[in-house]
Amino acid sequence: MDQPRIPPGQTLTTGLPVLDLGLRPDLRPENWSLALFGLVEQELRLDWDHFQSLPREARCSDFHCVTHWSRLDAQWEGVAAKTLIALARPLADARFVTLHGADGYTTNLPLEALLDPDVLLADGLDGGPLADAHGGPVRLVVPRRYAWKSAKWLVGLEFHAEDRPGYWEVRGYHNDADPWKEERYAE
Ligand SMILES: Nc1nc2c(c(=O)[nH]1)N[C@H]1C(S)=C(S)[C@@H](COP(=O)(O)O)O[C@H]1N2
Ligand SMILES: [Mo]
Repeated sequence: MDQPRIPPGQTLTTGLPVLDLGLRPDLRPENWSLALFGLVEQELRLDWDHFQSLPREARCSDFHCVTHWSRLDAQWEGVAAKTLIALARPLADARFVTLHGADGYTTNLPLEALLDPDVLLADGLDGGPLADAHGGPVRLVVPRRYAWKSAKWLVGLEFHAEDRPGYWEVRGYHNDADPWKEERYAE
């Protein structure tokens, strides 16, 4: 039998709802930059022009929010996280990453999860530029995890040896967030 498209406990939505802490940062391409720092050989700060010069990818993927909506077939465009990470060259003991949003939001993932080719730093959605409401100019997209791992208004990737729970993870959300295992909340 085919794998179902909608994980357990989820309901299909069309379009993409907007969900965040409500602290919209004023980010435009001109004042956006992305820092890669912590346990890396080469700390980096990329501006918009540098980001635009990197090899681009398009990925169609499904987006599952822990609040029970799923949006199928979102068309994301941008740069693979692994392309950016290769520029910074993580040190051998860098096993975890904190993703920083310009609204002060954080979330955490193992470095290995970010090397999945489906993980993008997206600046495009459904054929247009990524709207501010959805985290533009650049957000993370991690299709294999609940959407709270997909940090909007992405401005920093911080590499560490130990795992550091992010905004929702310290408030009781599951550390791993696999929608197929319904990893919504910590035990
Ligand atoms: N910076 C930042 N990223 C964030 C959030 C946030 O509050 N701030 N909320 C997360 C949550 S809970 C969800 S469901 C998705 C929603 O993305 P959307 O508004 O583009 O649908 O963004 C995630 N990324
Ligand atoms: Mo969410």
